[in-house]
Amino acid sequence: QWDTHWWSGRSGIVHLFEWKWNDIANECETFLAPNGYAGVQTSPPSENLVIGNRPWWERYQPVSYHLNTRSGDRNAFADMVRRCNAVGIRIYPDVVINHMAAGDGYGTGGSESRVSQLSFPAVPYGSNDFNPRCDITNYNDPYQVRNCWLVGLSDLKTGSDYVRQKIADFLNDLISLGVAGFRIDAVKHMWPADVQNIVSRLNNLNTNHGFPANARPFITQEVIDLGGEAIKKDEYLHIGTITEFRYSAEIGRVFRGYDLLKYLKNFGEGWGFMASASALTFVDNHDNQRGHGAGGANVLTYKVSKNYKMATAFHLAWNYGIPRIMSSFAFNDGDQGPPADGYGNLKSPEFNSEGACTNGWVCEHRWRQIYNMVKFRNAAGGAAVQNWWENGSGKQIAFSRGNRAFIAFNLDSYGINQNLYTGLPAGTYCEIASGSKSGSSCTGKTITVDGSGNAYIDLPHNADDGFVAIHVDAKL
Ligand code: ARE
Ligand code: CA
Repeated sequence: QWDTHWWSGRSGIVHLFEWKWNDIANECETFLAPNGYAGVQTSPPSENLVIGNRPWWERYQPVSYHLNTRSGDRNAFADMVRRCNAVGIRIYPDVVINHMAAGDGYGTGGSESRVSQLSFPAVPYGSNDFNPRCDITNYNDPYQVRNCWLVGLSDLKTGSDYVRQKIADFLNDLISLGVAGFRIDAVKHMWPADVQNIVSRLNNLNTNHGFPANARPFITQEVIDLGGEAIKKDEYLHIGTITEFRYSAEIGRVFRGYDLLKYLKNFGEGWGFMASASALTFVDNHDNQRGHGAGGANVLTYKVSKNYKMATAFHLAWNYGIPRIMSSFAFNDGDQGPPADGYGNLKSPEFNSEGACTNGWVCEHRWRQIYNMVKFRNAAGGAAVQNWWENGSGKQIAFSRGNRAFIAFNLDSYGINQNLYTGLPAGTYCEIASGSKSGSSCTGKTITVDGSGNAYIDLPHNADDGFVAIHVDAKL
């Protein structure tokens, strides 16, 4: 429940938010695997309520556990998992199990949602399967948070044997199709014992998809705990990993320049975050990039691209947590749904000559500064952070990962122009923010490490990218 089941030499889970299953399968084969990524978090695969102008959040309103959504049907989902596993990309669907939909209507597969009668015939769930309707108004009342209806969503009686088994059947169906684990939605809104019980009913991963015998599904639980509420992340640590929301809030604050870079020296447990092996880390997620959920105004998104790339570079360079990378669609208002045609069908991403997404998709995971940092993380492997350097004002920092990788950041009002000790073997390296290694040359700048491990670092305060990075796999 803590093992991501990543292939060795891979890292990073990309949240391909609202992508179609067939497009994810293509992305695994043509981009994610060749660039060293390890996994994908998908949007919820269960049938959801169709809502008016198709906001993204309709997918958090299940109507049944049929695998039938705008992302594709059961066959498309199965095909995606098979193709992604074949190239070493693990699939972790987002699963919504705390509740069903909030309104009456029909689902993306045609099933009925009759909340007014507490009836979801396609599961089936009936009136015995829901907690009595009440609103969550006080997050300091654990009983209310767990048993009332989150923003009006029909709250399942997760204490009941029947409900637990229906949920477990749904998750076991996904396991049979080859998923490596789950992002479980709204875990704070379920009693730890209920989540634990459901997870205990899960089968081991499917060995026909390359998982070893007795492998448990990777579990990451969405528990928002910024401190100051009654419900603590600690209550769920024995079940699996947990989304570390403080990571998102704090890294945004630092890379917006509201705190000194030098304080990142002990980023992680030193800041009061949970133990690294339990922490699912992210700069932003699909909620807090648009003002939902938690993290506040400091959260960085693709819209503040220079600072976002710097924060992501630090995220991937630093050896704390299990990194998840957000891959967004462009939006102006927080309810807006993903790129779709006039009939509501999701659009496939299209790519320009440089590989960047067009037609409404942002695809941060295809930004050079980001995918090259995944390669940096893979090159660094388990090497420790060493050779920490900071300037007098604390707004410029640099560090190495053993003798395998080196990175410098500048948020100061003047440049870095000096020799720094990199810890790397002598040679010429491709600087991976500005370009990529291609054969024996580099499409961007180069940095030369001398015989004593020093390199001249030139990083102006107004450079396009606020960091420079080199690693042994990009040595020329
Ligand atoms: C939508 C409408 C609502 C409407 C509801 C029912 O926006 O106005 O009442 O439908 O008709 C997502 C959207 C919601 C959306 C919902 C269902 O964000 O806006 O509601 O889908 O369509 C809390 C929870 C946390 C949750 C966040 C958003 O604790 O679990 O709120 N995050 C997950 C997902 C969301 C999803 C849901 C849960 C529901 O990631 O995408 O909602 O499945 C403090 C607390 C936090 C709290 C936060 C915000 O920080 O500590 O616990 O987060 O405030 O309230
Ligand atoms: Ca609940």
